[in-house]
Order: sequence, then structure tokens, then C-alpha cells
Amino acid sequence: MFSQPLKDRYEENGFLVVEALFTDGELAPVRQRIDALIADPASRLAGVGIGREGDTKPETKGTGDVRGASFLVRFDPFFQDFARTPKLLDHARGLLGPRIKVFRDQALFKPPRGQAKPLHQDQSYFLVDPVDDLVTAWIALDEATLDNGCMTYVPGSHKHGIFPISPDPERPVHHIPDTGAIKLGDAVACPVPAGSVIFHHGCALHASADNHTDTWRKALILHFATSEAMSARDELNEQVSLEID
Ligand SMILES: O=C(O)CCC(=O)C(=O)O
Repeated sequence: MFSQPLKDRYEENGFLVVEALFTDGELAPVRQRIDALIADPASRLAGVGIGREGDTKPETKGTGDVRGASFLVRFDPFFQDFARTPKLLDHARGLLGPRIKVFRDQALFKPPRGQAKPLHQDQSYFLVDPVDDLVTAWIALDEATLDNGCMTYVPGSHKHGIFPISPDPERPVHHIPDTGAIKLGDAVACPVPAGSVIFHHGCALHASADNHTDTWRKALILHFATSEAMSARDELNEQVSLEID
């Protein structure tokens, strides 16, 4: 059940860890679908995108393990049903208000020995207005640990709006925030059991480290927004994953 103390924690830190929101039984069919997609990416439904582990580095573009997917919710009724799970929506509505949509969805799989995701703000990519109206639900399909690249957050970083970005010459796809003279605390690691959901504000600075293990660390990621919110990038408004309210 969502409650005001959870909202207070989210507003203070910019993220909220809800351990084991989903049971193993509830996650099993999701894992099965994801594992089938990883084993045979060609089996994906039309419109679903696949990212490879090397794609963020020019020298390895087009090679490597499946690192992620996009638009599973947008194009696959199975994931639409999952996105409508009442206890997930209860938390998203608790944080955003009564009328919400899945603005966009993706999945990040971090294969064995897979690479880090550098520090960033989701809003730097999505430019959703109003700026507080984007909440990401990061759903752990596997246990996420310090060794396999769990999420890390900079508490309070969401209170500073969208930072300007500098290009990363190594990996141009990444937006590297320039926090200037703003004093921010250290990032906090959030290891969680499978089935946990971390909700984070669209301006929360977050990252995940390299996977130092021989197993996968998979997550399904739903970016919720209020029904009325719109991106300054027109093309994104035309690709909304799921209208809910
Ligand atoms: O799953 C990860 O490693 C990174 C996810 C992320 O950056 C996000 O959910 O915005």
C-alpha cells in the first residue's frame, strides 16, 4: 500500500526503494518472456527495439550481447497487462497524482561482465513538462547487487532541475550532466532483491556500475508521467507507451 511517509521519502531523496513489490510467482512469466527475447531477439514483436552491449561504444557498435530493449509495453499486450498491475499503478499515482500514463518504456539487461551506465538524469533525454511529472519505475527482474551493477542515486539531486549536458566523446549516446558549482552528496548504492521496484524522479542523478559477475542483472523500466504532461521533443509525444487514465 502506498502511504504519505513513502511520498515524503521520495520528495526528500528523489528516489524510493520498495523492496519485493512483486513476488517471484508474479515475476516468473515476465522473466520467461525476457529470457526468450534475449535468447532469440528476432522473435520480438514489430516495433520492439533491441540494443546490443557494444552499441554505446563506437568501436563495438553492432556487436555483443543483448543489452536492452525498447517499447515492450508499447507494442506487446503482455507487457501492457503487466504495466497495469494495480499495486504498481497505486505507487505511480501516489507519487504523480490520479491521472497517469506510461510515457515510455525500456528494459536494461546488463549481461555478464556488462558495462556501466554513467551518471545521468532521465529528464535530460525526455524533457517532460512539468519537470516534476516524470517518475521512473525501475523493476528488478533479478537480484541487483553491488557486484552486478545495482542502481546508485545522488540523494537530493532532483531538486536542481535539468542540468546542462556535456558530450561524452567516447559514447555520444550518453548525456553527461554538468552540475557546475552545485554541492551534491555522494551517490548511494541501492542493492535490492528481485521483484523490488525503485521509483525515481526524472531529475534524480543515477547510474549503475559494471557487472562484475557471470550472471545477468535485468530490469524492466517504466517511465510514468501525468496524463497531461508533454515532452518538449514532439516525436516522443507521438511514441507514448501506454495511456492509462
Ligand atoms: O538499469 C540500469 O542499469 C540503468 C537504468 C537507468 O538508467 C534508468 O532506469 O533510468
